[in-house]
Parts: sequence; C-alpha cells; structure tokens
Amino acid sequence: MKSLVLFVVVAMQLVAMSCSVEAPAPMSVIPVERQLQWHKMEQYAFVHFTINTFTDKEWGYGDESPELFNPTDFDADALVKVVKDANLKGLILTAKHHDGFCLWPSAYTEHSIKKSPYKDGKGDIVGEVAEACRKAGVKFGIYLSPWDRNHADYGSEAYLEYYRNQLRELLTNYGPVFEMWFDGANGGDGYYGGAREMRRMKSGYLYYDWPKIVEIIRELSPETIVWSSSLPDARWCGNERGVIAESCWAMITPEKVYPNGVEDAKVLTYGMEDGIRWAPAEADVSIRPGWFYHENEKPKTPEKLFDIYLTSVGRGGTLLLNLAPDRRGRVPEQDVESLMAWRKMVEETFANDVAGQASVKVSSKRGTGYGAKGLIGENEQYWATADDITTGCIELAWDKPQTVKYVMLQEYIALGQRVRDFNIEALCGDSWQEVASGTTIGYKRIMPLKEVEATAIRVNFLDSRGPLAIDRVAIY
Ligand code: FUL
Repeated sequence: MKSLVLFVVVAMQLVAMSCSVEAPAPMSVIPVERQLQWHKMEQYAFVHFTINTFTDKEWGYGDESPELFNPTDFDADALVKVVKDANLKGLILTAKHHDGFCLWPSAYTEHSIKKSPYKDGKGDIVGEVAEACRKAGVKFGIYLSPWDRNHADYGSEAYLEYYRNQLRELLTNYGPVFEMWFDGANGGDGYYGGAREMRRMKSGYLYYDWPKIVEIIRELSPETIVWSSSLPDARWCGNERGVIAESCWAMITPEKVYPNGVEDAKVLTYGMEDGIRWAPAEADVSIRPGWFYHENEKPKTPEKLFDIYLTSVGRGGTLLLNLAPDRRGRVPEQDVESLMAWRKMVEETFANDVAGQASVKVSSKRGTGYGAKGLIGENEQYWATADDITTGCIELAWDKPQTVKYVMLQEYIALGQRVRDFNIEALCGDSWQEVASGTTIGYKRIMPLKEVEATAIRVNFLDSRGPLAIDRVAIY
C-alpha cells in the first residue's frame, strides 16, 4: 500500500513537472498585439483614386480644379466587393494624394470633394468607402499624403497644424482605421496657394515631426498600424515591385534606416537582426504600371501576381496590392479578371497540405505541449526546443510518394524572430536531396522547391538566435 501511495505521488509530481514546462523566453524585440493581427491579414488592397484619375497624371501639381473630380458610376459597395472577392482583407484609400485634393468634405479646406460635381458636392468618398468596408467585413485604412502641393503654407509650422487637424478629423469620423499610410515623398515644386515655387524639405523625416503625429494616432486610434518613415509599426520594403528580400528581419533601428533623415533603402529591404523595433516589411505594388488609372496601361497577369505573392507574403511581410479605378470609379474589368484568376491560383496551389497525412518527428522538444503536434495545421501550439538548443529538424514521412512543390514555414513570432539558416531535404527513392535552402523565416516563409516525388521531407534548422519556436510547417 505504502509503495502504491509513493508511486502515485511520484507520478503526480512527474505530471506536474511536465505540465509546467515554461515557454521559451521572448526575444528582446517582439510584436505588439496590433502587429500580430496585422501580420495575419497577409494581403490587402491599396486604392489610388483621386483628381489624377481625371487628369491622366501620377502626381498632380496642386492647381487642379476640384470640378475635374467627376466619376460617372462610383459605387463604394462595388469597389469593396472586388477587394473582398480577391480575398484581400483590407483597403487603404488615398484620402489625399500629393496634389492636396481631399476625397472627404474636410472642415479645414475648400480644396475638396465639396467643390466637385460628384453628388453635387454632397459626396464623401472616404465616408462611403469606410462604410462599405465596415458592412463587408473588410478593414479600412487611410493614405494621407504629408506632401501637399496645393496648400499655401506647405513647408511651415502652419501647414503641420493643418495636417494634424486633418489626421484628427479622419480618425475621428471614419474609424476604425487598421493602418495609416504616410508616403515618403517630401517636397518639390508645386502650386502652394499660387506661389508656384520649389519647396523641398531637406528631410521630410525631420520636418513632419512624426512623434507628434504618432501621438495623435495612439490617442485617437490605438489599434492603428502606423506605416511611416519614423516610429513605424510597419515599414516600406524598399521597392515598389512587391519584392521583399529573401533574408528579411522584422526588426529595424529607425535611426539607422534614416541616417541624417534620408532613408537607406537597402536596410529597409533586409531589416536588421539587431534592430530595436518590430517594424516588419510591407510590399506595396500596383496591379498596373502606374498607381493611378491610365487608359493605355494593362494590368499584371495572374502569373505575375502569383510571383509577387511568393516574394511578399511568402517572405514574411504583407502585400499591399494597388487597384486603380477608372473615370467611372470602377475597377476596370480586365483588372478584376486578373485578380480573380490570381486568387484562384493561390487557393488551388495551397489547397492541399499533405503534412496532415504525414507521420511527423522532431529532433528534440522542450517538453509537453511543445512537440510535433503543434506544427501541423492551424492550432494554438508550436514546437519549441530547450533553452540551450538552437538547431533541430522536423521530418515528415508518407507511406506513398508525394508530389511536393512548396514548403511553408512559420515561426511563432509572438516570441520574436529567431531562425537565421535552414535547408529542406527530400527523400527521393533511397537518397536525401537538398531541395531548398534559406536564411530567415519570420511570420511566414513559402519555399518553392524544384518539384519532387518524395516519401519524406526534412526541414533542418541550422542556426537560430535562440531556442527554436516554430508555429507551423505545411507541404503542398
Ligand atoms: C509614393 C507616391 O509618390 C506615389 O504616387 C504612390 O502614392 C506611392 C504608393 O507612394 O510615395
């Protein structure tokens, strides 16, 4: 009897010990909740639609008459339906581009939709799109160009007051706003209330006083992601082609990305392993050559969009895909066709995760609750190694050979980004062949393989900044 009691006590202690395995300590830089939610969106739309649509320009000078803005068939619900049907999870609208024309009836200027023929000056594109997004369950975001070629005070403190008032107005009247997008253009020639002169800021980074702008956003809309050159929650990926670097860290040190207030595109592209702020890359790219609609331009093919998906979402960042409504206010039919074919291509390629049918082994585990099970499918768990183990491997095996084209990996980024080096091997016949190799993973990494028939796949993690914390492996 005594020995039975002893056995039960020891068994209970063992269970208690195994249940109390602690999670790996977080890395020094980790995302906050709004960033984790943003990562999960993966892809969302940009919409460039304003006075430039009617003047056939990319950048308006600032002297355009508001009368020019006259879409003949604008329907916010139809626009949002295209976005939703393409499986884009949000929509960021150019409320004001560099020409200064406001797509909402701002209380701070007459250079707006109030003076346009659209709905006899009673229209409000920002409000209509925000409302259509809310109804459709698509998140709404705003582009508010800091550079304003119309405003007489641009370049002075008075303009900054105007700009901050507009920001407050937008966040108060049209929220919730999932992302505020502040482009990097900062000054040049323009109308400037009739001055028609050159006003180039030595550094927009310094002129706009970003800390104050971010303070307003945090106060009025704490859930909003700030996309900007200073204090960013998300950063530019350094090009407008939709290509995030193969080695890409979510972290940066803003002072090093903007030495002397001017951006270093290379650092933006790669990020910094030792960066002090979580500011992952967003890849902004247009479906057409221009950001705005021009009659003789054509949309990208679904195949090209698929490549872009792989180099953006597939490299740990997000995809901000621009649509350019035409003068009707409609997304051109050929663009819609391309978008829908792209969606189908993505869905079909990643429909069948054969990891679910594999037997899965890991090289070592941290303890109960951190094993191989957490790697398969979407679930709350993840695979982690002990504190002193920074390498390891996952092996998935099948009874019958599988045709394998892509491996998708995800780190458990709530605890930071860790992996520095990995490769993938396939068991083809009797021999293991390396089929891909990479450096960083981050939120998500999709590795295209040379297509193989394999009975097993092995992912080897060769170097990491800390114990491994891998959220998911999927095989397609
Ligand atoms: C840039 C702008 O100059 C382009 O016109 C466009 O809006 C792009 C997304 O951002 O900074």
